Amino acid sequence: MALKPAEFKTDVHNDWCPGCGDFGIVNAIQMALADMGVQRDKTAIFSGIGCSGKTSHYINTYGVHTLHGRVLTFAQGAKIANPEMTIVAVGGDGDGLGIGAGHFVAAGRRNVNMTYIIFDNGVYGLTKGQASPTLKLGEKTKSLPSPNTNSNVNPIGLAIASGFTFVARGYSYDIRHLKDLIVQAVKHPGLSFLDVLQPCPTYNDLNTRDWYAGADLMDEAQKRHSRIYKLEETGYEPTVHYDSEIEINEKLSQALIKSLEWGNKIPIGVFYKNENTTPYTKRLQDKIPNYLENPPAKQNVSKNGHSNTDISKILDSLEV
Ligand SMILES: Cc1ncc(C[n+]2csc(CCOP(=O)(O)OP(=O)(O)O)c2C)c(N)n1
Ligand code: SF4
Repeated sequence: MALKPAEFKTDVHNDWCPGCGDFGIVNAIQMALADMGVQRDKTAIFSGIGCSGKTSHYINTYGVHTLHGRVLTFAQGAKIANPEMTIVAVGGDGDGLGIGAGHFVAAGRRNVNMTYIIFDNGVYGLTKGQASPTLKLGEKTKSLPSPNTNSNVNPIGLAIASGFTFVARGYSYDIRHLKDLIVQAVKHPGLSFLDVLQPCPTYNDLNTRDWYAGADLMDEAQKRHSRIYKLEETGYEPTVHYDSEIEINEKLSQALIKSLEWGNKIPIGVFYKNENTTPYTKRLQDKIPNYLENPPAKQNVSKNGHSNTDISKILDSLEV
């Protein structure tokens, strides 16, 4: 029987700051898991290190709190070992685009069928607000002694350039829209990436909820003009339909151009979607024909209490 969103909550004490955008993302993930009717024992949330890293403690499925910047390696390994599992990896923009940037690019080349969500707040929240890779050059948040001296990474552009086959952006204060994006991302037959704009009220006093809502863009009638707009409401078409090189290149180019929009107009929604790229599990199946029937997670590792894996040859070869 399908579980309700509340049944994906845990009793673990939540120590995020009041008003943190992380709450909306966790709610959206729980709602999406319920919507899709996933089973708890067939689902695992992997998280990196950071405020966002605590997410795996708050969602009642299998969960693994991994190492800083290494969440994609754990998550991809789990999916490859047990292709039946629904795998969602989460982490901060520092975690995924700073220390984890190499794994981000490498993951794009594999197309493992799983979802990666970045909680994008422009700062290193857990370590008290240093500039993260998505903070723009020259910006100064309240915990920085002087303006940022580094240029920023564009997460959507990097995902497109790295080969992710589903690339989208959500906003943590539009939970229903975010939930729908997560459902699409998880159902996508390949590696999906979601950049989620997540205001950190404690350390990022620039990209606040009010700023996204356009509080500084009021017109004469004192009406706010939200910076955030939805791609799907503009007729934007992200999907590759025909698997032709020409169409793929067109869709990639328009997604890259859209990824550069920032400032008074910030798009959310699906930027790019291509279901035709062979998923990694299929690539493995072509090499190991019975891989899906007998993946590593289903193989016996012991018999009568003794390991049936003989690594003595490897150990001998390492002897000096
Ligand atoms: C190898 C390693 N280097 C540095 C740290 C210190 N550290 C912990 S969390 C963090 C950054 C967190 O920022 P971000 O990934 O943006 O996540 P947020 O807290 O904003 O959700 C750092 C540098 C660590 N735990 N491990
Ligand atoms: S420091 Fe920022 S990201 Fe971390 S819990 Fe507080 S508000 Fe959220």
